[in-house]
Amino acid sequence: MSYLIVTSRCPISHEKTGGNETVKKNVGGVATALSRAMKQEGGTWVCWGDGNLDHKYPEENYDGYKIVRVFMTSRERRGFYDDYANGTLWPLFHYFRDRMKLISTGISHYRQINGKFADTIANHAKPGQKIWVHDYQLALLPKMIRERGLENFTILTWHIPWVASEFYSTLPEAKEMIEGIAAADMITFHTDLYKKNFIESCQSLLGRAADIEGKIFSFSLGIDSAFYSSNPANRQNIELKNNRKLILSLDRLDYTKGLVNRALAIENLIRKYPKDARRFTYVMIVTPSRTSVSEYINMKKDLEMTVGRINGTYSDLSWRPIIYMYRRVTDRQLMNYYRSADIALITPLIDGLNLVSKEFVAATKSGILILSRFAGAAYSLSSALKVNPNDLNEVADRLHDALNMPESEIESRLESMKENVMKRDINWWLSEISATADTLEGLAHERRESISNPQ
Ligand code: GDG
Repeated sequence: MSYLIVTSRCPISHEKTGGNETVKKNVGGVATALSRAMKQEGGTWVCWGDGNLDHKYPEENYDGYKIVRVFMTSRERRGFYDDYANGTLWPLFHYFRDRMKLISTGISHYRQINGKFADTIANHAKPGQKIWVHDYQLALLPKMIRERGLENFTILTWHIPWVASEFYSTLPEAKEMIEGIAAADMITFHTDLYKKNFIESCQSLLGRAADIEGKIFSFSLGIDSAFYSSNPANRQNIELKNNRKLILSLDRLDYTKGLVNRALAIENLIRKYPKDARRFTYVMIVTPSRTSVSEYINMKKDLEMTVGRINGTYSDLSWRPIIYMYRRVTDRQLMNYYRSADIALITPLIDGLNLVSKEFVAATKSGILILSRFAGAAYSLSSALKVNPNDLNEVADRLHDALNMPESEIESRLESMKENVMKRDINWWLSEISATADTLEGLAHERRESISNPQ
């Protein structure tokens, strides 16, 4: 059965750059996963047309399915995307209370845009087709879909953390948001903890959880493990001098990722374990993100000052501790980094899941994963070296352990993580969600039948 998928970003956008019209592919992990399902099954994908030429393509057929675009004015974009989704909800759901913008116009734009999505869905959903909504930008949609009289089975997948109920309830619109979500027929999170937090929020704000609990699930998003494990990238491509170990990280520039802390942990390693200095090079790849937002511009300055200071203090003609790259790398380059890295240092302060950690595990042949215990992926990658990213001493200690870890331990840790990543891949995730949705839909159908035909 084909789906009607709804995401804020589209799988492709049309852009005019330097006089040429180009099609830009959205390469994030979620877009890749959903594109695969759509390519196999067909269906409709409703999303925000934010490319500068997208208005020429309100609807188009692409890769076996149909894309339908929703448009916003620049004022709506600011209110919906910058102010409310990224300015209020993103910090809230990552426990950054002080960064939450509380601008009253934000929520009205958020409601309005969710409404636009609901209208578009009402015009394109086929009877019996399942509607699958994604993430925090579209939390009001499940209820709005019902209000438009659609009876389609609706799933909402939440990709970021769900915070503790008390913290969530600091949001002025906490009740409205959770009512919006709870109207879905099925809700999925990446971990049991987020699921538990959500149920507690329903209990405290809606006064009910028992009738909601049965439709809430946790399925940790998988990756295209076969692709990452079999791609013939060549380790020879990245060789460090003097047999130095390569420590790697890859993140979007974001305050949730703990980038400054991580650079400071590297400095701590050099200070605490001087013998480990010069035995490694840390390659820190940071992908530009939300580049028009002043907060992100300042964050970049802070990070670059810290990296510059550390390199200035410890570099000499034959060694530089941190190679910092602020750019997007190609898939091919990324694969080479994954294959060549001895240690992946993935220490977000908090992260819904973190696909990079799973991609590294699938791609590496003999690498060590150091992972924040506050990343959703830490629940399934149980043999990673877990750290509290705020504890710079602990991160330095685990780096020291990793730099000195015997081969046999590296192998055994990797084996169990690989098994998990290979088994619980993207196909597993898609089929678990679709099988669960089929079962719930069947049960709901039986209930309706028994109400209309009592024995
Ligand atoms: C949300 C949640 C959750 C990144 N830089 C480059 C590049 N990437 C690719 C990675 C990976 C993806 O982008 C980023 O993965 P995240 O896990 O950070 O996902 P997001 O979509 O940003 O975030 C997050 C996720 O949803 C899934 O539910 O894990 O917690 O915040 O696939 O490989 N790829 C290439 N060059 C780059 O420079 N080629």
